[in-house]
Amino acid sequence: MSIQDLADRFPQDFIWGVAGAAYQIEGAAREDGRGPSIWDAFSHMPGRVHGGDTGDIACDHYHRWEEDLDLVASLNVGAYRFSISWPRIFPNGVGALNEAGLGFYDRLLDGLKARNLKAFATLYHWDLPLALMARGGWTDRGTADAFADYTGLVTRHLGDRIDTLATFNEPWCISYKGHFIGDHAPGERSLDAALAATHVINLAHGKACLAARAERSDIPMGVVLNAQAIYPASASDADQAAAERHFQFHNDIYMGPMMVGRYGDQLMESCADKLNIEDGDMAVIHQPLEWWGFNYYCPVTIQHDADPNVAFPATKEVLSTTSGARTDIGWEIKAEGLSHLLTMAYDRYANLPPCYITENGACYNIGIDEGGAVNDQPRLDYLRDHISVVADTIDAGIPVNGYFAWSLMDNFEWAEGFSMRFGIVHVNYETQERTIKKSGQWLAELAGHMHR
Ligand code: IFM
Repeated sequence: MSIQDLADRFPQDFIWGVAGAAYQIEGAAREDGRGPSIWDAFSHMPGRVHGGDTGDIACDHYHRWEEDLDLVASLNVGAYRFSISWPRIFPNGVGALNEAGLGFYDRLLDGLKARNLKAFATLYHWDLPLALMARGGWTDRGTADAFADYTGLVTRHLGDRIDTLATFNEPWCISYKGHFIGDHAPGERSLDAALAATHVINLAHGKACLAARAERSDIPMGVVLNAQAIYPASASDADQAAAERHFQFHNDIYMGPMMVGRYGDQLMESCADKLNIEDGDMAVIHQPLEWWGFNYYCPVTIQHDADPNVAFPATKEVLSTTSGARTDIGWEIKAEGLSHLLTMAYDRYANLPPCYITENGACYNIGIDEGGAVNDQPRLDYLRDHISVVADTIDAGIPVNGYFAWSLMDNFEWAEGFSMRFGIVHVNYETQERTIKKSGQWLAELAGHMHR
């Protein structure tokens, strides 16, 4: 199918964009009054991040933002998704405002408007102010109040130029990877902590929606979820039931409270005492949303875990038997997983608002060739196949209003440091030179076929 034919499958007002996040690209970790975040602490601990990499400098976007926004505009997209760094604005999480930190996002937003780019802002993409860890971080209900205060301040000062506002990026990673698996900050390894954090994050989402709307009721509010596209390992009843439990534990634990105001029955039977729910919480969490974001990379294949000692949801992730293809980070390639999850979500949750694909992309560590180009054909193929599934999903009647490639440029890939590259723009971390990859040129051509 030609690029024009693919572009023609999307409505004229479909939004094409590229995405990034503060800690992964900004650098300038100790500049202009920014306070430390849990990721500064974590990345500086020996053995936590591949190669000892940190976000101290990253892509130096804090100093190169104008050049980077020119790059975004040159890709013909209509929107830029970015996150605001809480510790730049409140170095201690609460208390004194850091005007200089706010100033950076003020300039960034002016820069986006000057280039006719929509601003898709996310309030939290994992950089919790370190000071809040002293009282328990996301396991402490006070953090939800602090987040609401930060949200109110951001909305008051920057809201006039924000086109959509997301509370959280990928709560699953914050709770499970940060508090149970432990390979993300703060590096905790406790299921109790993960469940406590889950409920506080849900509560913080609701409180932040209320705080933002109290300042401005005109900003479309949403949340960005990396809901898992779950396939049972077999057609057996045990694996089918396991897939459902897995959905409750990994997806519905956020979508249920946020979209319909309740946790699932099986989850409550097993984990209610760990969630620490207080009277009135569910009503606070369940705020109307104008949109939600779906980040999709790969599916998961789930099997019943027959070990009698294993806790709910008693499931294990196994290798898929149907696909051999994986990206350089080891993630299975299965474009239909994107529509699989969306179909399931819209079947399951009545009144689910329209969505954006807020992240989709592939890790391929392909460098610059002798001619100075980056021929990342596998990433191009991945993007084309997934974008084509987005078109199928829209054809099937699911409201998908936009697509953001992850990522604008190679960046600090959390525990993998700089070793894993997701950018459609290559970054030379020694010189900070940016080079648009073949996939980036392709996306620019696709987006260029649409009206901006
Ligand atoms: O880099 C991350 C991003 O911060 C959140 N979603 C997944 C991406 C790739 O791992």
